[in-house]
Amino acid sequence: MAIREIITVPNPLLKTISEPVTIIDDEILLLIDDMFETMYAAPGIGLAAIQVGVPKRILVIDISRDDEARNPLFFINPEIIDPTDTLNSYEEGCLSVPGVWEEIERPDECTVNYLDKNGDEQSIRCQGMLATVIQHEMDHLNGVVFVDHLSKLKRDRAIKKSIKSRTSEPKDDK
Ligand code: GNR
Ligand code: NI
Repeated sequence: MAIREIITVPNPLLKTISEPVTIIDDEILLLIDDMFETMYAAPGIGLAAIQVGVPKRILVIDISRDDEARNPLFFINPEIIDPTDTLNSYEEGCLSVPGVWEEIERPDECTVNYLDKNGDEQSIRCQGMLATVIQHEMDHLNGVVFVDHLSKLKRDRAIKKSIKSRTSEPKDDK
């Protein structure tokens, strides 16, 4: 297992539309392991493969709290269906836009169809925080980052703020 480098805005790779996984082989399983290790180390509660530079439709998520047991979830070729009309607003952050937090509205509930590591089709209904994070991660697979939901003015400011927060921060050696 290895921690991989997380790419950040304005890296154009973040605009890539990721490709479906066709065969779940050892390379894919290693990538998923590395994505979990990278997400936990960051720390973050979700990660899309494109954030480590791999344009494949894979997500990992763990929304358990620090005082709870880990609950690693991963999704291969996820698809969101049946979003509710009711929206929910969460303050979102992104490992690819460090230093920026903004309220984003998204459907309150949705269903995710996906493949498990055996390639079998699975489906879960999500709500609350999980629904928000899954939709945030799905956006990454389609080349969208959360600040793309803001007005152009707010988005440009957010990206500038993120770049500035990184260059003015003392670098640690993690
Ligand atoms: O770690 C993360 N926290 C978070 C908080 C609110 C809404 C979405 C997220 S996802 C983010 C990790 C990340 O960038 N995933 O793509
Ligand atoms: Ni993100």
